[in-house]
Amino acid sequence: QPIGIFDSGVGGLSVAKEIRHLLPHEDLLYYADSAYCPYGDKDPAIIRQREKAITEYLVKQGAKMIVVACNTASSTGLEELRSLFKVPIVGMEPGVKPAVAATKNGKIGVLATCVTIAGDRFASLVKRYAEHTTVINQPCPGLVELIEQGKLNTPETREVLRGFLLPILEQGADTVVLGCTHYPFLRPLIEEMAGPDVKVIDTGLAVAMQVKRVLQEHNLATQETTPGREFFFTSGSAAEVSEVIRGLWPGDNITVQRVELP
Ligand code: DGN
Repeated sequence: QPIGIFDSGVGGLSVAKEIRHLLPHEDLLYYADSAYCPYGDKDPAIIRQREKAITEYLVKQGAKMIVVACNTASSTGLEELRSLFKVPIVGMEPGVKPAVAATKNGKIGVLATCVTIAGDRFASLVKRYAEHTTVINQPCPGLVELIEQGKLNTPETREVLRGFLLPILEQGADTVVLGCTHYPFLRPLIEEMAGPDVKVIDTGLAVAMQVKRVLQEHNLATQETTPGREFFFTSGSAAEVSEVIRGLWPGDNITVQRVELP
């Protein structure tokens, strides 16, 4: 049985990559909700409705667990999904806790979507782990759209990114949290702009490790020893999405199927 993974678009592939490395024999179903991307500035009620429809689809396709590979969707709908579906569900949260552990000067910056930063989950995360840390929140409208177009290092992307990163750096943060699963694809650019003294934190690997633990706990890990396969689905244009995925996912055997969900 496969693991079902979804995101508003291709961002969750940064998490799927970590899962693939850690669990090479598992089959993965990946749903990119490209027709509804970005989630980051949508009404949370609409995001929750998309999450339910996608989870239902992935479960029908046989998914034994679900990974909500999107900080925005996790912050709006994780609890509801867990109450509606029996399969284990793992979600994302911005890496505030590891950032607080890593900062030397007590100042961290968080790059995320508007919805994530405005959400209650983020507020309680900061309250829980960062009471004695200065947290500079930086919503990044527009960044996801550029990544969705595969523009990982264009002059336009550099300029938009600089606009979000500079305020954080100018305020002296020595640690930057990538609080959206799209942003790890810009990690080389972010590290280049921030310089060697700034630590960049992304939670993809931690989430992949959590997925592994949950599979073991529920006795769901595959016994196969052959390489796992990936199946990609999107609500958007299969041709456009497969072109972007080919730029982000290793291997040339990528096919994307269009699946519209009401
Ligand atoms: N990749 C998503 C996240 O982690 O928040 C959000 C993308 C979006 O749709 N704005």
